[in-house]
Amino acid sequence: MQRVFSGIQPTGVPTLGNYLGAIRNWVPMQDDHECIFCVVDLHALTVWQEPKGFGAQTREMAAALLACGLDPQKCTLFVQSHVHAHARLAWIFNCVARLGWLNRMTQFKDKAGKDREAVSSGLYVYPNLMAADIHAYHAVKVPVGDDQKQHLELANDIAQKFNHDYGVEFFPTITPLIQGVAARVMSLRDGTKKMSKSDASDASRINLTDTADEIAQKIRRAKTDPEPLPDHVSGLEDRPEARNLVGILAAITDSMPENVLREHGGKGFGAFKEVLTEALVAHLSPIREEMARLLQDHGALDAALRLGADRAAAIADPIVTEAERIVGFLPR
Ligand code: AQP
Repeated sequence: MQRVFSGIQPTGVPTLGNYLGAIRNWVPMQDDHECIFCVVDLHALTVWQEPKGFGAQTREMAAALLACGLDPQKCTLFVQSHVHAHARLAWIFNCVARLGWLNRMTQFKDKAGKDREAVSSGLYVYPNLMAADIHAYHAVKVPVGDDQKQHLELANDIAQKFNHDYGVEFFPTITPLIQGVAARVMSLRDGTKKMSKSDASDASRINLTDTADEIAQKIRRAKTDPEPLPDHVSGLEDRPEARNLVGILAAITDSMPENVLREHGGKGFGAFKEVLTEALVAHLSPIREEMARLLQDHGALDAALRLGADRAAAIADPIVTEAERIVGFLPR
């Protein structure tokens, strides 16, 4: 079975974007791949995290992943900081990746904004750690949302340069899996900006913990334009908010935008939003309820994560030890 790796930052409650763009695609892969899924708290630390709530947030993310259908019997689920191989390999990759490569990363530019001098150096080298996350397991497939495509290209560049510089064929090429009509879910307040769990505006996103009332309110207030829905996808061009809502309904009902428009074309947004709300509530309520149930037993959750970390370390430690041997570190 091919080995798959993916991760998610515990920077807040997962959003509908994280769910449709990534998590939901992880679930079926457990049946025909060797899956390794990670709550990437080292990545989250690249922006300020309140120490008091950070651990709980990490546990909450793990509960969300289980509630969405990850099964610790079928996959390895763990917390990144519990497996030291990630940080060890990341340092080697910091020394392989070139500054020019990192300078081209659009996510850094977006997140740093105008205040580049004041952000952490961790945020800058974030893609090197992401490359290490994947290559520490010799994973070959990485299911992610569209926003991570550039980071995965960099992960391949790093592996190639490592192999070339040290004259080895050690790190394999990885294939990004960017799937579905919802590979990029946009903000409900601005159809040109991606939906993000750390967006300052809670109204910009659907959280997996939102109640039916909260979902209804956010969809009702979602930005739209005054035109009715078009009959065909070509009519969604230059209408980012309409395209986003149509895409969300298509994804959540396992359909395609053209089918959604065949059924709802010509309707105003009022009626369409009601249909969308109903579909979202039906799909997300069981996840919210299961997450709440799992969070009642911290002991069981933490034990499952410890077991996952042991399994992950058993795979990554020998690979990273070999990388350290290749670069010539004096063995312990
Ligand atoms: N809006 C989105 N649409 C589709 N996929 C998305 N992903 C994130 N946002 C969307 C995918 O979710 C996975 C986990 O992402 P992450 O938590 O590691 O980092 P991120 O991409 O930076 O996600 P957020 O929600 O925007 O987090 P913050 O606010 O902390 O930066 C990835 O596969 C990502 O592609």
